[in-house]
Amino acid sequence: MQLLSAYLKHHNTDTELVELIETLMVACKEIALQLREGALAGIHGTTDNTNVQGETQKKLDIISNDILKEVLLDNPLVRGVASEEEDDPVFGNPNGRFLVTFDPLDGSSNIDINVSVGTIFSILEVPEGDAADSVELFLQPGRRQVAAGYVLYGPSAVLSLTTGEGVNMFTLAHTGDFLLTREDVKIPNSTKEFAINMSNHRFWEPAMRNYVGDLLSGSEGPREKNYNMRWIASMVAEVHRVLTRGGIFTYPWDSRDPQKPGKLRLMYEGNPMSMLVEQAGGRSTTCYSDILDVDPQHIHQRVAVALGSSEEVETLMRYHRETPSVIQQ
Ligand code: FBP
Repeated sequence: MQLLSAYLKHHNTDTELVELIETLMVACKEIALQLREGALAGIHGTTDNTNVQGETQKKLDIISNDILKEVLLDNPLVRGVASEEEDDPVFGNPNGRFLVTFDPLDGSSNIDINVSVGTIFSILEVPEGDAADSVELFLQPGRRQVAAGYVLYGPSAVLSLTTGEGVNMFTLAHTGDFLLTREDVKIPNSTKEFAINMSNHRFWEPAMRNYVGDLLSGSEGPREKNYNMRWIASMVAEVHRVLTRGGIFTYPWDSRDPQKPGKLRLMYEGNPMSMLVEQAGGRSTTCYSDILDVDPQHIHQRVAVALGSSEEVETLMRYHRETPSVIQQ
């Protein structure tokens, strides 16, 4: 089995990008260790703080954020980082080539119950000609990502990575190395599995209610097949399932907060997961257009997300085209 860095070098990945990915993995290994200790390390529970989204911060959110920030900013290749847990970007070497955005611990409401969580990351290059440290450096559409991925901390720790040439998975071995365990991952085009938080049903758009209603009516309904549902409430785990065996995962717009386009964040959830899914032959959309084409206006911008098996995502988009929208554009 091939080591992560050997695999990337063998496939002629830019050597500085390989170095940056290795740095990211140093931080993720440390997070994996902290998670493994769990209650023994006294790291469960919440802090008295809320993040910029108004959510209570778990102790491990903060610990993971600090680990990633410290390790990344120590690498001179890094111009700056932006995180779910930081109000504003934090800058490092003024001559650094890369920008990294991350959700340090996605699905953190699952930590205390020992269910899978993960780190999601996106890598961009500093745009040419831009001199000053500013948030604008980061506000690039997802199509410009040079790499994206996540580390899922589950029964095993797994890195899913794309550098724009397909998706590969690497498992953390007891030696501390990430070893190639799945090469050129492909998402099946069709599926019988969906993932959505059904408790929000009454807040969805009519198109989403119709779509899910038709899934639930199974072989007797217009989709003419029986669907199964999964909901882990950890986007990393849901996307890992979709990459592994197909499916559709969606966190759509809902009317609880009509001004917000969705719950998930564009720059460190929607974009990196969309790059992975597209690179694995799937589709990723806001329900109306490709997430990777969204022009970001804010670093903590939210986005509606539907991703996975291409035929299923395209069917969902058709429901949205054919049903009048209630969202004020
Ligand atoms: P966090 O980044 O705050 O963990 O929120 C993201 C997330 O946990 C996703 O991983 C998951 O899909 C979703 O929120 C679940 O939210 P809810 O349980 O509120 O529907």
